[in-house]
Amino acid sequence: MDTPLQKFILEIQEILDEEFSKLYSVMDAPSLLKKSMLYSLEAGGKRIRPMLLIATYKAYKSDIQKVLSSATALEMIHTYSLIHDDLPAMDNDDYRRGKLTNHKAFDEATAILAGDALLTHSFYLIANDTLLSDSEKVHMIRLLSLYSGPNGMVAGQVLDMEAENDPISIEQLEQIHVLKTGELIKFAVKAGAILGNATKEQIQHLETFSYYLGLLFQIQDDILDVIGNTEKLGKAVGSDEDQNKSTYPKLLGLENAKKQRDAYAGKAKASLQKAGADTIILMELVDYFSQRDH
Ligand code: GRG
Repeated sequence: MDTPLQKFILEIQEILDEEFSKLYSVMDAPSLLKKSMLYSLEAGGKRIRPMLLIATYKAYKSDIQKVLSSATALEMIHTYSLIHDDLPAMDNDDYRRGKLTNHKAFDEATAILAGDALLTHSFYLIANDTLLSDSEKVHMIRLLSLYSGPNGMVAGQVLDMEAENDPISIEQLEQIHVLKTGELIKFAVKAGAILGNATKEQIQHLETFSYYLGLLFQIQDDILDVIGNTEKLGKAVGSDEDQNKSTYPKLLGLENAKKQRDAYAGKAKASLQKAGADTIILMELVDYFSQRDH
C-alpha cells in the first residue's frame, strides 16, 4: 500500500512532467535550446522543492492549480543552478542524476544558455499566470529573485567556492548551506503559505520550519556522501574533488552528524505544529528528507 506521501510524490511528478512538456510546445525558442533545457528538467530529479511548495499550500487550501507556475518556476531555477554548478568553471562534473551533465550531452555554450533561459523563463511563467493577481505575481517574483540571487543561492555558491581548501567552522558551513540550499527551500515553503493565505504568524513558524528542513536536507546529503550511494550524482563516493570539502560528518563525526540531523527534524516538526500545518504529507516529508537514500 502506498503511503499518502508516496501517492503525493507520484502525483507531483506527473504534474511537473506535464508542465514541462507543455513548456516544450509553448516556448518559441530554437530547438537545440529547448532540447537542452528539457534534457535537464526531465533528467529525473526528486522534485522536492515543488513538492514542498505544493504540500505547504495544501495545508491551507486545496486548489493547487494556483501554485503550479511558482512550483514549476522553482524547479526551473533549481535545474539551472545544477547545470551551471556542473560546468568546467565550477564543479566540472560529467554525470548528474546518473546521466551525462548538460554540457557533456550538448556543449558548454549550450549548457550556459540553457541555464540562463531556465532562469529567465521562470519569472515569465509566474508573470504570465492568469490565476494569480498582480500583487501575488510581484510577491512571488520578488521572493524568488531575492532567494535565488546575490543575497541567496548565488551568494551561497560563491561562499562555498571561497571556502574550498580552507578549513571552516560549523557556523560557516551552516551559513553556506542556509544560502546555497536553504533559500530555495525557504521560497518553497513561503510561497505555498503566502498563496494559501496563511497568517503572518503561521508564515513565521513555517520559515523556522524551512530553516531546519534545509539544514537537515544538507546534513543527509553529506551523510550520503560518506556512507555511499552509487547513484548519488553519479560520482564516486569520496572522490578526489570531495576530499577538500568541509562537510558535517567531517566537522562533527558521522554519529554526531546523524544526531544533529534528527534534532533538526524534531525542531522542524515542532514548527509545523505551531503553524497549524502539521499535515501527514508535510510531517512525512520531514522524514523523507532526513532518511532519503539518494
Ligand atoms: C551555480 C548559481 C549556482 C548555484 C549552484 C544548488 C547549487 C548551487 C549547487 C549544486 C551542488 C550541490 C550538491 C548543492 C547542495 C544542494 C543539493 C543537495 C542539491 C541537489 O538537490 P536535489 O538533491 O537534486 O534536490 P535533484 O537531482 O533531486 O533535483
